[in-house]
Amino acid sequence: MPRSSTRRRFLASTALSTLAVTAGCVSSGDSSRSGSPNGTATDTDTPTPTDTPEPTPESLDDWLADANGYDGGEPQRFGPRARPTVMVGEPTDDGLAFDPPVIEVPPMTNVRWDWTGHGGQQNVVALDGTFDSGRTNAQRGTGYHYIFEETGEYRYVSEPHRDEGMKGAVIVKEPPSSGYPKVDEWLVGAGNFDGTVADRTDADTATVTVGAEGNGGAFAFAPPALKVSTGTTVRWEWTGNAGGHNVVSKDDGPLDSELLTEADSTYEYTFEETGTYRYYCAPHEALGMRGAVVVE
Ligand SMILES: [Cu+2]
Repeated sequence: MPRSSTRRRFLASTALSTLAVTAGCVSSGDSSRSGSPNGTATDTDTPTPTDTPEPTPESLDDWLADANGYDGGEPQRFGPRARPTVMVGEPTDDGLAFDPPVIEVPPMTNVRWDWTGHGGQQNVVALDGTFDSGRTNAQRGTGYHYIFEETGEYRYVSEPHRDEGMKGAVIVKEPPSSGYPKVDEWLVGAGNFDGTVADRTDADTATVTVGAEGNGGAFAFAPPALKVSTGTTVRWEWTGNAGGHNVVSKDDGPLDSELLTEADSTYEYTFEETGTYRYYCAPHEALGMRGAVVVE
């Protein structure tokens, strides 16, 4: 099963970069903290766990378990030309959250943090010292940015609120590559796309599930990308989960289903012409509910 093996590779590389992060923390993290004038009040009432190197690296999921605003879902993914912005002080968590708490970006992405003015004094400091916005600031409109050149997993906190769960992470990773650039560019924002284009070129009929798990709920097409031969009928089948979904072509393509909610609803289209057909679900496109059909 190609999907699960890719997932394992991802987990393996995550574990490696975690080691690197922990190693960096010991050498540079402590020295920069001791030079900083703003010792936080929380230092005195609880021993800070980061003062001693941990024997085994904690997984990113475990580390984020108590991060405000983090629900355990997939990171929000950004494509090569995106300009991601993270809010510093998400208002609904008393301002003590980053929003989104976890993002995934390709190398050379310029990530920006914007202060909302909620939650009091804030800064943005990587645990391994990679980036550091400097002195805390409570002012709405304050900004900080950092260009991530190296792949890896960067954990950061707002120092005054680190023990209250104000944590975030930037995962820097090469975007999935299927060999179809138009598909890759379109699906980079789809959380369930890992670079696999399901091969259905031998089939007369191919099926895509609408409302499959992904993108933080039942907001995915599965498989998100497939390859068929001309004359193949693709049938979209609704799970009935997560409300109404539809299948709508990007650009002036032929796909244009109704908005359907019932389980076992279907929509069909027979592809007679070669090309790359990109589509989305209109209510959930922003969440990453996107798909593609390559007709060869
Ligand atoms: Cu939808």
